[in-house]
Amino acid sequence: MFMRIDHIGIACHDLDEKIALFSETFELTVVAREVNEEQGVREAMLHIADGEGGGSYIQLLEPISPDSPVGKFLAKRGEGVHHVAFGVPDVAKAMDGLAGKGVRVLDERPRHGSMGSQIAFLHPKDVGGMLTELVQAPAAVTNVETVRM
Ligand code: V0V
Ligand code: CO
Repeated sequence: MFMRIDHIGIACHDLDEKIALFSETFELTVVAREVNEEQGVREAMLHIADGEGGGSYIQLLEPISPDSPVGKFLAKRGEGVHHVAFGVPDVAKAMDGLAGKGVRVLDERPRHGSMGSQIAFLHPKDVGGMLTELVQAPAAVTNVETVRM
């Protein structure tokens, strides 16, 4: 079901400050910065490696408001690891399969994620206390070209 770890999401109060910390300490490069209103976050992706079906990243997350998921997490637990995201070939299929095993899928349909991905979350209480995200990366450019030819 899982092809790779897509990203580790880290909750923080100040995105610029943590981008500086992670890029300097671990020599990582920021490859995307986005505001995702639906998820209530300002976020940045720092590239680590390329894997099957997509890359792997650290995702830094700053809440847009205190009542967003990341805002509530920061108030309750402080800064640190917020979620782990796994790459899947087909997010809708993975959602159905996991729901069939009794896991609460928090989204009724796939949502827009970072860098054009499709995402969905699983309830942390059903998977060992870890907020888990499923990520389907957008089709690679090479695949699009193959289809066109
Ligand atoms: C809450 N809990 C967690 C948790 N957040 N456990 C592990 N990791 C977390 N991040 C625990 C919490 O301590 C409670 O347990 C219990 O789950 C219910 O939490 P709550 O505080 O009562 O409920 P809420 O209202 O905070 O909701 C928690 C959930 C919510 C997980 C349902 O945060 C959610 O829907 N998250 C999915 C969306 C999201 O996180 N988006 C931001 C990332 P106790 O204390 O009762 O034992 S956006 C993103 O990653 C993007 C855009 C991307 O990758 O592209
Ligand atoms: Co994420």
